[in-house]
Amino acid sequence: AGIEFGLDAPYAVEYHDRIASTNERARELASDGADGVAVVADEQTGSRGRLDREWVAPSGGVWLSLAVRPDAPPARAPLFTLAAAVATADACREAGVDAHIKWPNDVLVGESESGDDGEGDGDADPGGRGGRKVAGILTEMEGEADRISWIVPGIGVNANVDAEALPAGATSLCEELGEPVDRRRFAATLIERFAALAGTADRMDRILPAWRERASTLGRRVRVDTPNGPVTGTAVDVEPPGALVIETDEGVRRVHAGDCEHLRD
Ligand code: BT5
Repeated sequence: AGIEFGLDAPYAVEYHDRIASTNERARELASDGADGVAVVADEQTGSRGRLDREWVAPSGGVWLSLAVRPDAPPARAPLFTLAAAVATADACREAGVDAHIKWPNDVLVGESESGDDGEGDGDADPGGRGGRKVAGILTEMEGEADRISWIVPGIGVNANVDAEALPAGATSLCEELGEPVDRRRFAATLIERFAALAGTADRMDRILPAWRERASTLGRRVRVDTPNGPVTGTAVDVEPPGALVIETDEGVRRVHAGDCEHLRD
């Protein structure tokens, strides 16, 4: 249970050395009625990113899915993803890695905060590699008309994973730090932060401000590939429940889903 895992949060923890996908397992638990369970694995053999992309999940990661049955309307679902991103960024920072969030749900290192990199002097990115992805989030849910029945934020963190095992553009916490992190403590921090933000409806007002503070997307030139085509402009804000507001040459656009690329000016 959560307490044994060193958690000061009302989450039970189910740990697996190896599993196909923690999201699959958490979905099973959540649809059977579980509320407040974290499924954590060392290695995944069949994990997925968004849009059914492959997610590389060798031994040494923090592969973690939360089974939650919140009392919230389906329109609020994106907030749970943003809360998971905030919690992940905070756990990375507590481990000593300066992480930022790229809309909607990537956690990157090696990027400055909003706007800092907008002058084109390149200082924030001496290696020229841009942000390196240390974590990603895939949220799955089932909703009724007026209420979420269950929601599963699935969080993949390259904790103690050899960077060579990862795709190009990815990094791990141990690669950044030069030594392994305490994965149990990392997971406990992450779950606690998530529970603090998303645990009750009134606290959910704090998610967007917390997300804005940790984002590297705001103030930047971006290109978002949406299901309706690309949108290019300056990202100026994130609005409830998680839309990115982009100022384009043709006016302000709000995008709700897609892959975001930070552009160099
Ligand atoms: C994501 O998708 O970033 C969401 C990843 C969610 C994984 C977690 S692990 C626990 C839970 N169980 C699961 O089965 N899934 C969740 P997306 O934004 O679509 O990014 C996917 C892309 O990231 C891939 O196409 C690769 O290019 C890249 N990628 C794959 N594995 C990676 C890794 N370990 N680290 C960084 N990038 C990776």
